[in-house]
This record gives sequence, C-alpha cells and structure tokens, in this order.
Amino acid sequence: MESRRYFQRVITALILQVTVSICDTYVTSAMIDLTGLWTVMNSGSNGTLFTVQGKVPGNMYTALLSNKRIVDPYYMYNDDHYRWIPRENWTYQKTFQVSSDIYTKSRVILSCDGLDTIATIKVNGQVVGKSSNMFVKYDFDIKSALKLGVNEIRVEFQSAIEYAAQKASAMPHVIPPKCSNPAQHGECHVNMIRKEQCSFSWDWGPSFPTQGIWKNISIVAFDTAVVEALTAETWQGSGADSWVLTVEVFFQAHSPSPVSGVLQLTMQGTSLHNSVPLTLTTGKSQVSLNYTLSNVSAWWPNGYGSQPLYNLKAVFTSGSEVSSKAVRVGFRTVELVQDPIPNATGLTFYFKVNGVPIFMKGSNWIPADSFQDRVTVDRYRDLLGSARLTHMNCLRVWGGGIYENDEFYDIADELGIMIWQDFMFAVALYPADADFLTLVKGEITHQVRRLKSHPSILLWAGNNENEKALAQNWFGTQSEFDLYKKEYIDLYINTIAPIVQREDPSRPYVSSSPSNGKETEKEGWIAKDPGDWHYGDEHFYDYLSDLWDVSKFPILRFASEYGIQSWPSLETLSKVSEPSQWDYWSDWCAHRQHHPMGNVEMMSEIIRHFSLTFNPDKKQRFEDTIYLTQINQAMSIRWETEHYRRWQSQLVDSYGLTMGALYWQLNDIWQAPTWASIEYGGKWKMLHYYAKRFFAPNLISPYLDGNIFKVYMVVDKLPADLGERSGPVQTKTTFSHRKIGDKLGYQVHHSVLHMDQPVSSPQGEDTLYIRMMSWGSLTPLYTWKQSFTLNSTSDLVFEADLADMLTTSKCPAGTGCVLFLYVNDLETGPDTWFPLSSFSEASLKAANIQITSLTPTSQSSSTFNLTLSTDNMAAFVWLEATGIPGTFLDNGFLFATPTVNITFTAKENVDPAALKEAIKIKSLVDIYKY
Ligand code: BMA
Repeated sequence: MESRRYFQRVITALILQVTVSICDTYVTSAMIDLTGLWTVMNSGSNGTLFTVQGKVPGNMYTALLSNKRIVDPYYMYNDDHYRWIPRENWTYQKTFQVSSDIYTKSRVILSCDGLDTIATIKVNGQVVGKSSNMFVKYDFDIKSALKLGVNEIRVEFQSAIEYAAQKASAMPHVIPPKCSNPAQHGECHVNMIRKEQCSFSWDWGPSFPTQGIWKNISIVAFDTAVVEALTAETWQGSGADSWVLTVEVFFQAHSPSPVSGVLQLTMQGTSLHNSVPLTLTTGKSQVSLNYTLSNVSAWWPNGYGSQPLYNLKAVFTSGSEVSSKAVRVGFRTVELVQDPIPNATGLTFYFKVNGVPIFMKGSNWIPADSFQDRVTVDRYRDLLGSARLTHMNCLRVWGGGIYENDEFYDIADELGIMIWQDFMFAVALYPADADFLTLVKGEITHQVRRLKSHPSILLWAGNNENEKALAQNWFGTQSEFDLYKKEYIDLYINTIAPIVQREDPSRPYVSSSPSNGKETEKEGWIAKDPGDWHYGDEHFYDYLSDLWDVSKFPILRFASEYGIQSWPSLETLSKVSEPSQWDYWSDWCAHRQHHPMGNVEMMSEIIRHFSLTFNPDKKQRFEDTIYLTQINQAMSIRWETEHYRRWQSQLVDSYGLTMGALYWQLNDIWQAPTWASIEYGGKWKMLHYYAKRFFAPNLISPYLDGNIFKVYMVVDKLPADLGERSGPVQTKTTFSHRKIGDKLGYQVHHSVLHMDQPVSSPQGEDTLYIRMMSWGSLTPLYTWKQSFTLNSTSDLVFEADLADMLTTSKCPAGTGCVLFLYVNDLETGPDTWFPLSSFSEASLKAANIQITSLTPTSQSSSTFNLTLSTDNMAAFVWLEATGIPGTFLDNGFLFATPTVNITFTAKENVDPAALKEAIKIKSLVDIYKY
C-alpha cells in the first residue's frame, strides 16, 4: 500500500476545473431524460435523403433497420453494400418541453454519456458544444440557449471515415497503419479518431462505423451542487480481518457563494454510516475519506470463494436540493507480482488476489455486436455466464473495442470474473499531438473513475500490441523509430500512466499487452523483444505448426492471447447466408473470412490429423467440414491450455511459472469464421465445451514427451489451501530442486500461511486410472492404477514409455487404440482421454449412439437429463439441439463407456418431445459414411 499517498488522503477539498465531466447520470431533483425516439436524417450526399425515427441510445444503422429502410447489415455481402451509409453525415433531432422548475435553475447542463463520435450539438440553433471522443462523457452548459416551453436539440454528426481521413492528411507525418488489410473490407485511418477501433473492421469483424448517441442523454438543472461521481478502493487493513475503504466523492457546484451541505455516506451491512458537513466552492471538487472496517467478507474470483458486494451510497443535501450516487463494493486486494527468481533469468508475472496467487484462466472479450444498442444486459449475462460455467476467472477486455457498459462490469463483479482492462488502442501507432493527448486525458480520467470501484477490475493495460508493433517494425517504422518511440512514450507513459496512478493507485498498470512488464520499463518502454518468455505476458500465434504437438508451444510467464480459428455452425450461418453459398470454398465463405488465408490455414491444420469428408451432399459436407474445424480448434487449444497450466509450478532453464492462459477469443461480433469459442447468438462451439474441461479446477493432463507418456494433475488449489477466508492472506513461495524431463529444474509451491487457521481438509491419497481402449470395443484392454498425493498445484503423477504401454496392453498399434483416464471414480471423478494416432489413421468403428431417456429435471422444464447409450467407442460425439438455444453439460466428448448421463439446459422452456426430436447426434466416424 502506498502509505505516503494513503495517509495524505484524509478529508480534503480539492478544486478541479475539467471541461469533460466525470460520471454518468446525476441524481438530482430537476432532470429531463432525452433518451427514446429521435428523428434521424442524413446529409444525402449519396443522392437519397432519409428521415426516420430512431431510438437513443442507438445509431443510424439500427435506425434505418428498424424502419426497414435497409435489411440485416450482417446478411451476405451487406457489409460491402452498405458502405455508403457511414460516408453520410447523420443528424439526430428532437424537440422537448422545458418547464419553469428547470428553466429557473442557475445551472442547466446537457449531459451526454456517450456521443459517437464527431458531432456539433445545437440547442434552438445555438451551438452549445462539440464532441470528438466516443469514450468520454460531455456536459454542455445550455442555460443561455434554453427557453421556456418547446425547445429543439440537434446533434449533427460528421462521417467518422471522412473525419479520420482529414486528420490523417493534416498530420505532420504518417502515423501507420493507414488502412486495414483488404481481406477485411474495412476503412482507413481509424487510429486518428477516438472511436471503437474495430468499427472500421478487424480480422474477425465487419466495418460498420456507426454514428449516434450511443449512451444516455439528459438535461440536469440545479442551483447548488450535484454529486458527479463516487468511487471506492479497498486496501488490506492492519489486522487479518480488517479492511480500509477509501471513498472519493466528486462534486460539481454552481453558486455565487460557497455551497454548504451535508454528505451522508452509508454502506449497508457494515458499520459505515457517516455524515460529513461540507462547504463547496463553485466548480469541480472532490473529497476523499478513509474508513477502517471489519466484519466484512472478502470478494474472491470464481472458484476461490464467493463474491459479496456491499452497497455504498453518497447523498449530498444542500437546502432543498438532494443529489446522490451509489456503487457496489467488493473487498479484495490485487497485486501483480514481478519478482526475481532465484538462480534464474527473468521475473515472475502473476496476480495475487487477497494475497493468494491465482492462475488466470479465461479468454479475450471483443465487442458483442457492431451495434452496441443491440447488446442487452441479457446478452452480457449469457456470455459472462458462459465464461463462468467453464471455470473462467478472468477475461481481458481487448484494446480495439469499447470500454463496456456498466452492466458488463456489474455482472463480472457478481460472477467473480476478473477483468484485464485494456485502454482502447490496438495494433497501430497513434498521434501524440497536444489535441489528441487532451482527448486521451479526458478519456482515461473518465473511464478509470467510472470503472475503478468494480472489484472485478484486475489491472489496466495501456494498449494491445503497440509495443510489439514498434519493436518488431510491423508498420515499417524502423527508419523513424526514435520519433515513433517518443510519441509512444508521450501517450502511454507520460500521459496515461500518471492519470492511472492518480485516479487508481490500488491496481497495477502495464504499458502494453504483450510487454515484459518491469523489464520493458528497464529497456526504456520498447523492449527489444516484448514477448520475451522470461518476462510479462505474451501473445502466441502459429498457424503453420502442428498445434497438437506440445513441443511447439512456448513456455511463458503469462499467455494473454493464443488461438486458432474455426467456423460457426450452419445453424448460425444460415441466418445470414444463402444455401447456394454453403460450401467451404464458396465466394461468400471467402468474403466472410477476414483473416488472410484463414480458410486455407484451417484446412491445412485439419488434414494433419483428419481425412476430409467428400460427402456428395453439399450441405452435409459443409456441416461436416465445419465440425472438423471446430474439433481441430478445440483439440489445439486444449493441448495449448493444458500445457500452460502444467507449467504453473515448475521452472526449467529459467522457463516456466506460467500463471495465466487467456485464449483468443471468447465471443463473436457477427456470424463468421473466427477464433471465438462462442458463436454470435450465444451458441457454444466445441472449443467452449472443451474449455469447461481444460479450465476445470481438477485437471488430468496427459501428453507425450518424446515417446514417454506423462500425466500431470493440475489443481487450482491444494487441499491444504482450501477454505474461504474473510480477509487477505499471506503466502510463501518455495523453490525445490526437481528433475523435470531430462533436465534439472525447480518445482515451485505457493503455500498459504494460515492467519486464522481455517478448516483444511486432510490431504488424502487419490488414484489415477488409465484404460487402454481399442476403438472397436468398450471393454478396456488394460488398466493402470496410480495413487498420488500432490506436492504442488501442478504435479507429474504418472509416466511410462508408450511403446511399453502398447505392448503391456496388447494393443497392436496406436492407430487401433485410445487412452481413457479418470481419477478415483468414473461417475464423479475428472476424466479425459488421449489419442494415440492421428484420426486419419485411427481405425474408428461405427457406433450406434441413442438417447435412451430424456426427462425434465424435477424443478424445471428447461433442464433435462439425458441418458445416451452406444454400442462402441465414439470420438468427438457432437450433440446439437437445432432451433432450441441451450447448452449440454458436455459435448464433443469421447464415448468410452456403454452409457453417459448428460443434462441439457435450454434458454427457454421446451417440450421434452420437441427437444428429443431436435437433438441430432454425430461422431467422427459418421462424417465419412456417404
Ligand atoms: C491479436 C489480437 C487481435 C487479433 C488477433 C487474431 O492481434 O490482439 O488484434 O484479432 O490477434 O489475429
């Protein structure tokens, strides 16, 4: 804890004059909510004038769509056909009534939570303000423009494409890249405008550069003062169970004389009930208060405990005017540990939450729709719920999208999903002139204050891949390296870092992702190799190697991006494509693929392990090829993620101590081939079902090290460390020499020092069972039994020469067999499997898989128990309930026992017979039958 700053932050009153105000909707007595229907019209430069009614929050695309002036922008080639729309300037116009209780107030503000992006705002024809950053909130003084009765407001947007091009041509030097890759059918110069960077297209998304009022808009009037923002930070207190809560309240006062009033702070469920008399002078001010609290429960990431949230409320009363704000607080500490490692090169790079080292399991989040007004709270809850269901405890909000809506972070708080929050700069260099830096200052101040009270926020990161872009000369900047390096440092180090430090000292800041963390700083902020495996985080992509071969994977401190593509299901694609295009090599499939050579890459990865299907039925062939892309993606990311989890507690030649695996990417912005595990619309790909297994708290992780078959057990927590605690704990990290493979290395163990001796369950012996199964029978050829006790969260529990295992089990050849593994008990223990050959060689046999029973679980008619039976081993058993959105308990699995029990959870109630009818089952062998 930074004691100097902490103890200075006693009751003080600071005066701040910032044009860009700070937080969302004021709660005062005199307000007019301007959301709802507005008139939306274009400039007609394309020759056609449109005047429609459009919703606010919203944008011109969804306004035209809801008025049926265009069809689904996602349909077929419409991303291309509708490129005229963003080249128009669109205006939002509305009339509204002003009554005397507003008109007579001394201060009247037009409060805009989000204007996308370049706009001139007029009230009754008078310009009251301009916007040029979609990520800030604007407050415009409209007192002088207002009149009693009917008023008119116009928000006149300029084409973002046009604005960006103008900015680019006005720059003293080129700031690359100019345009996105042609495969993306996108626009140019997006780095010139403070707008969602991927709205000009990305390698997984379309170009729909929206214009619109994309967040709440209202008129606020007052005579005294309003509470603009309320923030909270939580720090460990002196005792095991004591916390320090730092509360900051931000005011805007407007009165000729100082405003006297009382600030009341309360936090339900705690002892915090405090009244503070205050005198505020005109303008912006803030107070900072610290409270020591005990008897509050700690907030833990998913899998480590619960997520208690406490409601903190600030109410300021001055005369008859009352203004208030509320936030939810979770008591937790976060720390990024970058320590030297004894006798090794490099630094650690891991997070401690409440003092406990946590392996970050998760993925990367991108905007959930090109049209943010379509992203409902339900969609957030569905996607974040799907992350939690697969044992994720961390998502990175990637730097080319948006700072998500408050509801996103609220749900992350509730579900225990920690958020690695990038600032919105990605895969580009950016200007560093005074105007641009001023825009950025307002943006970072606003966003950090808006988000910092969320316990889920883990860290702030300056940008996505821009250090690497400079270090590896991605944009041909080597000749002007010093110039671009200076601008980089001016932006992320001299401008953003101090604001983060000032606004939120409670969280770490890294200048870029990937970076070498402290080493990057030591190397002057642009490291020679920002992806060095000895430091920080890394983004790993390799589309040419066999990603089933674990020796191809890097041994990192933290893998914050890695992934390969697959196609979404035909069920999802059919919503935006014609049957004529349902062919892997069709024009539309090529058009929809924004990653150059992506479809060829996927095919080359598939044929490493599978035969292709040449089913004469085009639709079936397309579906089965999609199935193969999903299998390959799921298996590749399974192997890679298990690799990272195995390396969490071992170090060899200074490599290892991997404490994070966030695969690229969680969700999709539209229906297309991408790296996502969840399709647009919420359907889980096979990868997402596999995530549930490779992120499981107890993981059996088999792999081949040369010709030695090895099995690790990987657990999130050792039995001794189990048990929830109310406060932060201390941990001790020990390095013990250990032979790892044929090398001498270290086994690393973080043990929790018990401050309050919680109940810990005794460390019993567990037993691993390894069955050699032939593809032609459900009766194991041979079973190995291995009992084990874990010494660290990742430990080798079995190894044997594979050739010996084949001999011992009398399995003639790997092509004929597969290994099935489980711990302790087949029904409840974790299980997994391991192929012994590629599937193009494996002698799979036909398998007749049936649903033998399907019954609703007692308490609902949206969850069903299914019993499946098979007469033979079956690989990649894929269940689909076409037309019935929902998820199966497991999918894409190896059917290695006569029956399995699975549940299906539908998103809505469904009739059992209809469900049974809708469920289609296939396994790998089926796609070769035609
Ligand atoms: C990384 C990400 C994204 C990109 C992904 C896949 O660069 O940061 O920018 O979409 O790889 O190419």
